[in-house]
Amino acid sequence: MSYFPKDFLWGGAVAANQCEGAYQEGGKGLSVQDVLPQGIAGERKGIITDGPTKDNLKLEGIDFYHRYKEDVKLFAEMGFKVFRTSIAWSRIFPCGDEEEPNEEGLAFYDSLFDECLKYGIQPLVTISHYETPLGLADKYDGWRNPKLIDFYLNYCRTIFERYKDKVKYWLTFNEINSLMHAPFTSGGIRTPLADLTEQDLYQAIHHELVASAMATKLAHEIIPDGKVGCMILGVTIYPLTPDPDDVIKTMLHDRDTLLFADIHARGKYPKYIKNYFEEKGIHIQMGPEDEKILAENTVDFISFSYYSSICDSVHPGDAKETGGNLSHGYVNPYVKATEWGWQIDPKGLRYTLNRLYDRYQLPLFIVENGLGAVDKLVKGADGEWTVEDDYRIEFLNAHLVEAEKAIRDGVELMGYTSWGCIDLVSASTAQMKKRYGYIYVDRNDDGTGTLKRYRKKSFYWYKDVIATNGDSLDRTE
Ligand code: BGP
Repeated sequence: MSYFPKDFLWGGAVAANQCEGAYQEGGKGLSVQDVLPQGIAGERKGIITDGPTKDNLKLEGIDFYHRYKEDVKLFAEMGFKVFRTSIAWSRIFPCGDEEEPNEEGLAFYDSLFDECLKYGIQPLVTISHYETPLGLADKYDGWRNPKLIDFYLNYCRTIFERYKDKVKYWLTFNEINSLMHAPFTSGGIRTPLADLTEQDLYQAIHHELVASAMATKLAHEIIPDGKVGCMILGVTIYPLTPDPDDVIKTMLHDRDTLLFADIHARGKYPKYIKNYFEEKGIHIQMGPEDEKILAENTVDFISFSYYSSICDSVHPGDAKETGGNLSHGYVNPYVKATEWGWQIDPKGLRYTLNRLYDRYQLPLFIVENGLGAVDKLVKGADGEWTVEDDYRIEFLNAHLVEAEKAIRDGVELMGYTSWGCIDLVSASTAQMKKRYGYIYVDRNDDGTGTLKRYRKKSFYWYKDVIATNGDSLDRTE
């Protein structure tokens, strides 16, 4: 018997820049992604191109811009209740600082959302998912500049007013904590990470936090029945040993993540960070109303991504280093890892859900989770091309079983959107071959492929999970 609530929001997630392509169509301006051919890993090595280059797979993505009707139909076939995507900011405001929006961009999302609603699929929209307009990066150094707050709010007002009857679930910034590690990808900050001080980073973050709170206010005014969440990169950390020093190090490391949920949920900077600022001589420039804005506009729910966990220690010895997209720690000898070295830890999801719920008592939403793996297209028994992705089914099943246990523990969980429900270009390495989808897309790292879609074995598995509201999950350990 399943413990998932009746109205549980089952679905999948993508981001505009990783699937839409059509980077120059419909009046779209460039975004930071159009100059990041090697993704976050490339940003770390300083690979940011002067303009779009042919090797950048995101320029064409999986051509979702032209094929969304076919794709949404496939999501509907799986029974999705919700579809998480982002709006490409530079489709609506091509340079980012215009006063008037680009009608063609707005019309595209009108028809995408209509297509979802036609099948009873609720859109869940990330307002900013690693795709700051390049104009804002070039002209203002991205979120380092407080002017970004006004540009973002103009964008928010435009999309809230336009889609108020179509979109009820909103996320303000994807993985807001990522700005500390990948400032160009996450916040359009042109100054390289090495040249940014902690003061600069926390100041940029402050601008985003205020913008997030103001967007929450605006959404509540324009869409009274809407719900706004923050979105946190859910780094789960264990002490490598029971040494109290490892436990304390882990607790402190944990705050790098929790800080962002703390401010969104409690409406103020916690004392631990104020003490840290004092110790480091960091002074955040605040507007006269900033504290009030944060206090009065906390989020309705907390959403997060969960892929893996890491360990931390003061004496790692010969423990190997590991991490996910933006996390860094040590290998846990009790868990396995993916082909990309991300540790597979379903029980860590139960732990994370409980930890967040105990701390905030707010509804939670898992908006990213999944296995990035190399898939092989084969002829199935029925003669149709497919992928026998039992490894993905095993991964997702195990995580959902643990999510269900968290619900039994008392956690209020609104929904689950697995990442990359259709294969797309990866964020960290900009590869196609790191696939997450229930739907295979014929596109290769060298840019070849027909872009044709194929249902994987996991497609049918997920369809069953949704149809039975989780009853069909395999709960044998
Ligand atoms: C998160 C991002 C996503 C996504 C995912 C998987 O950090 O929010 O955009 O891509 O990670 O990472 P990757 O694509 O690098 O495998």
